Amino acid sequence: MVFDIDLIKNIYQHYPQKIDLIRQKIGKPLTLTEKILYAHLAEGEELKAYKRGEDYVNFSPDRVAMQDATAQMALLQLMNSGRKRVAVPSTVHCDHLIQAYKNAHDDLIVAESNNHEVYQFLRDVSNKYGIGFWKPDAGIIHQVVLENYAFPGGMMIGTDSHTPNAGGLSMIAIGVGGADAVDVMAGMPWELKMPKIIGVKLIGKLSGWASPKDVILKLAGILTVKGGTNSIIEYFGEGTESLSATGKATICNMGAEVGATTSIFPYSKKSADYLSMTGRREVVDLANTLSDCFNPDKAVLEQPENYYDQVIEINLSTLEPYVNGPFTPDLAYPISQLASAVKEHDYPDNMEVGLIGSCTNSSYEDMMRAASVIDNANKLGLKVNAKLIINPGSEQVKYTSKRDGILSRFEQAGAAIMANACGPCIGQWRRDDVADEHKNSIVTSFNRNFAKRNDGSPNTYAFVCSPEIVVALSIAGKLSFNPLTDNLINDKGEKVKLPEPIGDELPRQGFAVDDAGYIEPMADGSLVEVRIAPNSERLQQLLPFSPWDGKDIISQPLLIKATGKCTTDHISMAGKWLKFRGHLDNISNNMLIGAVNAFNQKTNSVLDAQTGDYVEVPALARKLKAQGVGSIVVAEENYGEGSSREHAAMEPRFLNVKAIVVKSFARIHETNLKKQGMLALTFVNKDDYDKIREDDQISITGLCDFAPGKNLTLTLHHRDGSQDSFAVAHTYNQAQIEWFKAGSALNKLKEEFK
Ligand code: MIC
Ligand code: SF4
Repeated sequence: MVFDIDLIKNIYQHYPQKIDLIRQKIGKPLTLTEKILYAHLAEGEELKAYKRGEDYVNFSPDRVAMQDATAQMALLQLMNSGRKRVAVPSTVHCDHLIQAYKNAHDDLIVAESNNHEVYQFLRDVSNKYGIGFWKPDAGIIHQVVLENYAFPGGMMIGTDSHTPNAGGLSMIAIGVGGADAVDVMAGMPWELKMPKIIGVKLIGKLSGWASPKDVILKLAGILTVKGGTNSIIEYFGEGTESLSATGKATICNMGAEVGATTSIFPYSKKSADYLSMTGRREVVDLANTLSDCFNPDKAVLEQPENYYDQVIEINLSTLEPYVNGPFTPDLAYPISQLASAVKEHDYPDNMEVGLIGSCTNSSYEDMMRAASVIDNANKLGLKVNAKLIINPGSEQVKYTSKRDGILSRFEQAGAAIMANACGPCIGQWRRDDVADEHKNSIVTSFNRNFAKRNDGSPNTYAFVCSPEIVVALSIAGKLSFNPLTDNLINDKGEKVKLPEPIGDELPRQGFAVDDAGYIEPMADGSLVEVRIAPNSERLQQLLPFSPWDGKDIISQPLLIKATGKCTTDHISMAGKWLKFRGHLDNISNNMLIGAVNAFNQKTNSVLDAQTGDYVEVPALARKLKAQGVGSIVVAEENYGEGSSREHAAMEPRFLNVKAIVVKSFARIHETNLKKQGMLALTFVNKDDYDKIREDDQISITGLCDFAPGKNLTLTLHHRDGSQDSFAVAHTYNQAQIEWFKAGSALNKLKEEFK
């Protein structure tokens, strides 16, 4: 059985009474976010109004989902936790490790052979600990979760930053690192700083070329990649009612790009339609009776500014399609302004590849609308002038799209249909048609477009937009094309205009699938033996990090002072490195190799102050570690933006980095650092960043009195004998300070099971 109705019945049983009690205790009308969060307070947690943006609160999520690239580290930690079987329903999804090259069939054979050891490991651990297993090609984690597990009013965490996708079905779904997932799987409460709530009011109705994706692309431009930090984005207003469930999921998914903790939509008729169509009629029957619980209170809707920390209004009726990029998802261009931006910034106008897929935009509706643009082009005598690559979101979407003739329309247009997996979205793309130095543009329906993310080339300019716009630009072969206003020349030399896309939200004949790809865990997995070959290059048993030695950090060299964006892709690159996600030693060889050194503007080239040579970052860290010396990493704003991969926190810890000192952190990454027993600090005065010199030795003092809200002191010992000293801040609460002292949260957890 894929989803468990009894579990949902259980959760729904006293939901209205719970909400009434919450309203009473908090003493004011409730937003949807508050209803679900407070309904999931961990046992023993006091029911009172927590301060948003300040108080740490313990929650009990209903589920955990993990994808194969992060699950390896999560499960290695689970094996060290002392727990025998997971405490809440959990699933593993094999989606990140399949490289897109030829087509689904051939690529899958290669993936199964290359990743055999890892898949076997994930399957064994799943069996042993009672975790549901979705095999390779079953689909992308978030699409599979939406189709099978998401339910209104629920709360889940997932080891992937786009877990918020399930907010499209009114679930609070939060992306976390593996160590957080281990807490929940081990039956411990899960801690989160009570988020602020950004209310986004949607009015009007989408039409023409505009799609749900454009809502979030526009919002990304307004909020920027940091604007949602420590906040939940709650959509409300009449505009939410006309959006399909998968469209709402698209919007929630990409809330990750503005740093939001998660995003959520109210329950509506469209949610019910999707749940019914995906085999969950029973959930609908229950949820319909609770619809007040899954919507904000009336008073909130009447005076939203009184209940949300910030309110933004977007009018769907006048919304233009957006194309965001390159290199950052918040560089938002309404399509009417793209052509001039292409000229002004000299973006390569030649559009070389259009890619449709990713967890953001690979639903049935997405496929159908995109295919309708191809249909229209065919009728008008137009050809597709770029390569097209399609990764469907799940086997169910693929099977149904094939049955309904959608896939064949892509194929006739020359598209390659790849596996139901992440593929090029995470650099799993063997692109052999361009040389690295060739400046080129690609347009994708994905969510992220950081440099080198898709094909590894720094000269690929990636832009994100809706699937229908991907197809339109691919037909034109030009980035500067605006399908709303521009003509194209057809095979008869006539000027023609592409009609607007159309598509059904849900398949008229319902969804169908032969084998969805799910494997139920054994009822009793206690005898399953999990094997890790000692000489494996893919998997390595985890050794606990050592506890804090009780001393301040004294005179440790600077490892790197990074400048500009330093996302998790810069800290622990994906693509070809994904294969080492279960082997901490091997993956540490990519540590910070994408970060730009502030002193020479180069990547992976830092000063070894002992020799005066410029060397690779991991090599220097390893050398220092071998000498028993630590090091310090310094960076700018929103450090660790992007992914939930905890490798970005574990690698520095493993290579003996003592502290990460930055202007600001992205939420998931800051928690990941804390969980791994690392010091995550911020400049109190951001200009102090400028004081750090390349050959500095750095001391951090005050650790013996490490306490919540109390700053530490950082001292720079410059080579010329002078010094600079200033305060650095942290956000550790008492429990997190204990993680630091124990060496990691896992070390602390283990003490509980002793
Ligand atoms: C991503 O989109 O960057 C990933 C790959 O899905 C990551 C997780 C990972 O690094 O494995 C994410 O978003 O959390
Ligand atoms: Fe996979 Fe891309 Fe979605 Fe991450 S963003 S889960 S890599 S499809």
